[in-house]
Amino acid sequence: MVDDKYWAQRHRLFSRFDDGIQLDRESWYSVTPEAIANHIARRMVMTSTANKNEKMVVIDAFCGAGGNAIALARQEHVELVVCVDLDEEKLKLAAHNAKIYDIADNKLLFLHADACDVLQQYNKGKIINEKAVNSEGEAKEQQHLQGYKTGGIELLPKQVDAVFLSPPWGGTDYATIGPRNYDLKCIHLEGDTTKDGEQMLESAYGAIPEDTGNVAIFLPRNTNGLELGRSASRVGISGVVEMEQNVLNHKFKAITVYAGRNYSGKEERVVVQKEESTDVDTAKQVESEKRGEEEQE
Ligand code: MGP
Repeated sequence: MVDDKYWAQRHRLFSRFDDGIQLDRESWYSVTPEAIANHIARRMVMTSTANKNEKMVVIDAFCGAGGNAIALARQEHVELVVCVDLDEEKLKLAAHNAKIYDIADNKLLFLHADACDVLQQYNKGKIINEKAVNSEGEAKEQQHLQGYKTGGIELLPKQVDAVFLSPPWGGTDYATIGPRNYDLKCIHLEGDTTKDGEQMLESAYGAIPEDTGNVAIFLPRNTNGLELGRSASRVGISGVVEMEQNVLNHKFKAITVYAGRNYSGKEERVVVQKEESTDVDTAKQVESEKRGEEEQE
């Protein structure tokens, strides 16, 4: 059973919801609404200091039902999104949903793996043990989900440019968690119970290229900025750390934090992107938001 509150927002979560989007219980309350996911994806691309015309490889370390992965893959400057999740069922949902958005087969890679394990395979944007990762991948028979390559960490690409993290916040009661509102230490990861959100940020920051990489984390709206700054400092983040409030349909939904050694928050890329059927989607979004409001009343 889907909570009425989330059902009323279904077209805001996915404008193509009616084309057959599939979500499980956890995804209903944790997927990033499409307009916010598109905004984050665009910012990750436009603020990257990578060579303006180079395409990016982005890890979506908690891919879930695919909302952010789809948004990232729709960016012209993203070459590949590595979609990671510990739950194989979520990877299946994400692949199914990505097909509804016509994401090309070569733009997504689905990995059934632990987010921290994946991040620890990289140092400054490059894979640490190239042989172990790629040779095994070649030896194994290739598997696919809806046409997208899928497997374990043996399929990881040799380099990555950016990491996006949308971790579990501890359920829908996140607003009540934490002694002084929410902070990264409130995040506890399934699989490795010894790791918290701060260690995850450290791994993500270590994984990206020193000069050009960036990290974005999606966090609760009650995140304590002071504590976040302390975490960033403890894990050695030296550049700008930006906390962005994501408001949708007049409601403060969440916070996105952007960071990187050379992260300035400035839009570095000047290329204007052509997004496939943007007009239709915008119209649909407005229309679906109206419907959502009516449904909620
Ligand atoms: P919400 O507060 O549960 O919903 O989540 P809403 O509609 O703002 O409810 P209200 O009654 O509080 O007004 C807001 C958004 O946060 C969701 O749409 C998700 O994108 C995101 N979100 C919520 N949770 C519980 C999680 C989570 O555990 N992980 C992640 N990554 N995102 C979450």
